[in-house]
Amino acid sequence: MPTQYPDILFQQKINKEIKIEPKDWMPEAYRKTNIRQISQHAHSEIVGMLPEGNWISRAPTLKRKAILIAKVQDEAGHGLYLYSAAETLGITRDEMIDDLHCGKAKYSSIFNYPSLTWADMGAIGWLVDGAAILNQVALCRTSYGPYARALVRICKEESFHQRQGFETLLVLSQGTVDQKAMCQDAINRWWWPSLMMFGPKDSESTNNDMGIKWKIKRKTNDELRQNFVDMAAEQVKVLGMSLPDPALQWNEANKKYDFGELNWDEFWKVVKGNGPCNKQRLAARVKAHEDGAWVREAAVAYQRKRKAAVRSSFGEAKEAV
Ligand code: FAQ
Repeated sequence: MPTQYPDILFQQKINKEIKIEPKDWMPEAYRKTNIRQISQHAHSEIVGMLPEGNWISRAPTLKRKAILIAKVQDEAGHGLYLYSAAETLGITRDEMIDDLHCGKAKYSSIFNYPSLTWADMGAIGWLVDGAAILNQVALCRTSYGPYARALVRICKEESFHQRQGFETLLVLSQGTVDQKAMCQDAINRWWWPSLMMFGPKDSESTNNDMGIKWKIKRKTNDELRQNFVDMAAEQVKVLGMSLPDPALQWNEANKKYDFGELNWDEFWKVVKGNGPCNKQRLAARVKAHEDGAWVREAAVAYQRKRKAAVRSSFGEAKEAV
């Protein structure tokens, strides 16, 4: 492998859809932007456990509780696959966690909104997981091998999450007047923040061009947002509910839905740490990490003991020979 692998050959490999693997040469900016995106994605999965974790003890039935526990556990698993994928690029788990806890690393804006009613569990599943999966299905073809492979499994689980969310809302939408109202209220509150998950408009996105060129991102923020609107605008009809956007309208010429402008001031406020729950979410993560210190210490002590036991039994075996 030449020490100065030309950028042009790297780009050719990307163009031919050959996956980039951990030991392959890569431009420093490619490595850094993958670390940024994968670690932020991992943080989103971990912080994303909080709004739903909030409802585990208040789920209306044992079945709903079991489903919610399984879903929240899945999100933890996604975070772990993604941290492992990012580690292959030369950053440690501790460094990533420190970056999250000191506010340097971002996580998805969506998880800074409160989950106020049981219907929010349905809206998160349908809209938040729905937005996540649209993005992640495209990312299964991302150019960095470990990230792409992690996403294949994540997508299988996310599609179950989305369907359980939709089914939760479907039951409410066929319930009492109060349940219908709760369903509509949850959709109203989660709709616009879900559209913000796709990031700023392409014209404002700092990472789009490089992401697309290196096939880290397979679709732009605006393309994915449009795909999501087109999907949700049809699915909401099955619920007999509406989306809170007076500008939402089918455009026959474009074969797409037109939709209203997002509140970008709100988006940037949340991204910069000043959303409704940013401080609460970060404080919960820091506390969980500190409370879990004894588990990490015990795991290290156990590993040390096991290694010592293997060494001594190896020594005994040699003596016997
Ligand atoms: N929130 O230049 P771009 C889930 C930042 S997983 C916060 O367009 P990029 C599962 C961006 O980082 C959800 N920050 O950025 C689940 C950048 O700042 P930086 C997470 C945002 O990377 C469901 C700056 O703005 N999914 O939900 C946001 O090209 C239910 C400029 O933006 C992923 O992470 C935002 N919404 O495109 C769990 C998927 N948007 O880093 C529990 C992978 C943008 O330069 C329950 N990531 N920013 O300082 C991606 O696809 C991309 O990173 C985008 C953003 C599309 C999110």
